[in-house]
Amino acid sequence: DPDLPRFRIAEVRKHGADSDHPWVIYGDKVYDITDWIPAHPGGQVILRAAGGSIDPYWNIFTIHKNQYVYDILSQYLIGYVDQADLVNGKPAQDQIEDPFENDPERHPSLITRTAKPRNAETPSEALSAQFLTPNELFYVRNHMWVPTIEDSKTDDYRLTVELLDGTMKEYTLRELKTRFPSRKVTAVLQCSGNRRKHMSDDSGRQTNGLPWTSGAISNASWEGVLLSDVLADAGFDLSEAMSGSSETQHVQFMGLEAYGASIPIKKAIDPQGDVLLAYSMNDKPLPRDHGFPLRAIVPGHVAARSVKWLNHITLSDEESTSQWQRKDYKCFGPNQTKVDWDAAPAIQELPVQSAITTLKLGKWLDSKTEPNVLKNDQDQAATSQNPPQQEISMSGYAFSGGGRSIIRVDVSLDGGGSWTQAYLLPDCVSKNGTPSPCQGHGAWSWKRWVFEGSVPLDTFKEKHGGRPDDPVTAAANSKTPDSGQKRCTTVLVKATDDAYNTQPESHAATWNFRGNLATAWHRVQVCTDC
Ligand code: MTE
Ligand code: MO
Repeated sequence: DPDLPRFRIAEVRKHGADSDHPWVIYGDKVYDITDWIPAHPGGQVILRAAGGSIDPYWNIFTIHKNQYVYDILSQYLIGYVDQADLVNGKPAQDQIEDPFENDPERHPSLITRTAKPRNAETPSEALSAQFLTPNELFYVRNHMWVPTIEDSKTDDYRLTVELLDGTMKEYTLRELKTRFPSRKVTAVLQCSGNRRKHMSDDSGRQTNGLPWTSGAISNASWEGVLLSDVLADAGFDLSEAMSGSSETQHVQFMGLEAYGASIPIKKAIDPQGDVLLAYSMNDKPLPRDHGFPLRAIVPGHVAARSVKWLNHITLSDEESTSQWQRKDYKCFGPNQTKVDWDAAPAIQELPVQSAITTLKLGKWLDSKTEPNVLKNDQDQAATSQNPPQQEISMSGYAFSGGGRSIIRVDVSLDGGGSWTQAYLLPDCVSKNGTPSPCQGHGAWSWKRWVFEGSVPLDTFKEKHGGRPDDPVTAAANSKTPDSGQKRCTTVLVKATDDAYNTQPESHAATWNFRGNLATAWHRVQVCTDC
């Protein structure tokens, strides 16, 4: 309607989140979204765009790029942006707010996969260097921007708990901290996309999603209050739920930027489940990237359920309706690319995972002067033909979901033909009067492992395929000139948990188009020019 008024962008800005009539710009059109807010499925988050252009937000929430949504918006059209503020029919780039402009500073050692939103993995050396990953090196997986909560407002930060019958109870962060006993739980968070790049490289098939190597996993000590304590206080009948007769089947978590996910009630009320509403990470306040001031921690489950910037909990008879619950984090067969999302369950407990995170080649050992012993496997030494041997040392992590502990890590130096065991570091044992850093009822932390051994010369075969761009492979081969003379072997690792679950041999066998749960044996090619 060309008769509608034209507004300068300065005028639109007056209709921000705090105004009685919030406006947004989409393209060159101006909308008054006052009446849409109560009906908007993502709730108040739409106000983030108020007073400015909604385009950058819809580039993040791509679900809006849909005729259905445009039709809704068109009802609220009130005018157009004044020509004086348009460049090529759109508001000038410098007039459009950057949704990420308030994101925090990040440690330069993190390996950035995308900057906006921030997705970055822990560098491989840092993965096994410490049992507890330092906060600033903990991997970051953000779907949107990082919400800003001023320090002075932290104590009054509100969490709403909504029961199945609609009853609501609000808690300030101060109340959570003072009214409930605090608990510490040491737990890994692992993204369902960890090692996705290995899946696509090894199988030769592309996947959707960020190309993580081995660093979308980290371990920390979390402190907070038990979710079950808060639910009980809000009026939820824990004993009815324990008896299995509650209509409440899921706990839905919602973050301030409208990320949402849910967990089954069974996990939430399990007295050994250790689900936390956490406000501290490694004895410091949660960093902004990791959910400041409050996040869910769901130990043993895929990290997608550990919702950050948590501000709303809804008890429900159904799962969260978010795309991160109903789509995205599910697996299908290697042949299935057009899928019925509802046919597969959402990923919750994680399967067994392991990776090599450091690898160093040492001296060549002359078989006449050095004892020909693989330190970790006497048997293999006995059958060896005594050729010269290349010393090798490796370290890494192993983890299983559901609180199942890792009982063994197997290493192969010859592409999987023979195996020997790595040494599991006793990180969860009390030492010289220092209590164990591991707290909680399950094996929620990773096991770090180390291996030292040597590879007989005749194990190195003609050069064959590998992943030269994998950081571990690259570091291992940095001293080897890229000449035709190279001979290589593949070293690999797999782990087994206490239910005797272990990892699949190939990524091809578990390939899925979203690239979730890439847990196949981690292979690293090692070459010699000898
Ligand atoms: N919570 C909110 N509010 N927003 C998010 O984007 N990402 C989820 C989960 N919780 C996410 C979230 C995913 S997919 C992962 S892997 C973990 O947070 C990452 O947690 P981290 O960034 O602290 O490592
Ligand atoms: Mo994730």
